[in-house]
Amino acid sequence: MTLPPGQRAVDGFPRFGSHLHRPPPPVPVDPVIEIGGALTETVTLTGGDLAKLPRQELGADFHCVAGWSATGLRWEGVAFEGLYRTRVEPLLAEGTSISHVVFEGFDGYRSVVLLEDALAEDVLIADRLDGRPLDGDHGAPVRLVSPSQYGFISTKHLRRIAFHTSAPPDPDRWNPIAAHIRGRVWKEERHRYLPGRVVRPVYRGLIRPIRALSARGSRT
Ligand SMILES: Nc1nc2c(c(=O)[nH]1)N[C@H]1C(S)=C(S)[C@@H](COP(=O)(O)O)O[C@H]1N2
Ligand SMILES: [Mo]
Repeated sequence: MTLPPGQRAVDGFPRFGSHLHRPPPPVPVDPVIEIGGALTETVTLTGGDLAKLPRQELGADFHCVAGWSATGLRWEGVAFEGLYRTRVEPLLAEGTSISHVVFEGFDGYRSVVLLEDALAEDVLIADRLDGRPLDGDHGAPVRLVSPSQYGFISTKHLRRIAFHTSAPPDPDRWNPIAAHIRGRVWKEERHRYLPGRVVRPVYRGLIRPIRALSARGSRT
């Protein structure tokens, strides 16, 4: 098994979000995903709508920017590309060209993804992991999964997907340790300004404490 540069396999699949001390957000009784942004109208996507799209299975490793990789995960859900072609493209006004997609979770977490990256064939809106519905730790009710990019791209607990025609306002613009816009794991795009290999040792020291914190904020 080969891992991307600077990654190490860990046992299992730790919950590893950025609000680790907090439990996962509660799942609404009737969860919907709001689809909005530069579209002719805002629509909501129910579980039933998602169920009508073709299902896809994806076997993949999951890579956190901190350097751990969970290996051999099996995701199920719908391909983001299918969702985009069938539910979003029909809502584009003539001449509108989407460049960025913002994924937002029920906990307020956001990731900004280039449309080009989101349309890759291994990008899913996932509702099952390893044969079971997603649990709170890993993104219930549904999450984005883009295994060719670092984990920070893969927003859990999806509540809204917004489509933009240019880069949305960026709170991290002047942040020296801002995450990389694309975060492609095989190119080791961990950070925007710092080369991946430089930050590896810093992260490595953090994995253990983060994991401990994560266990405390976890559902179980
Ligand atoms: N909603 C939400 N999604 C999130 C996060 C988060 O804190 N909240 N953390 C991100 C980060 S930094 C990583 S590494 C992965 C971790 O996924 P996991 O908790 O399923 O291991 O989720 C990403 N998606
Ligand atoms: Mo992460």
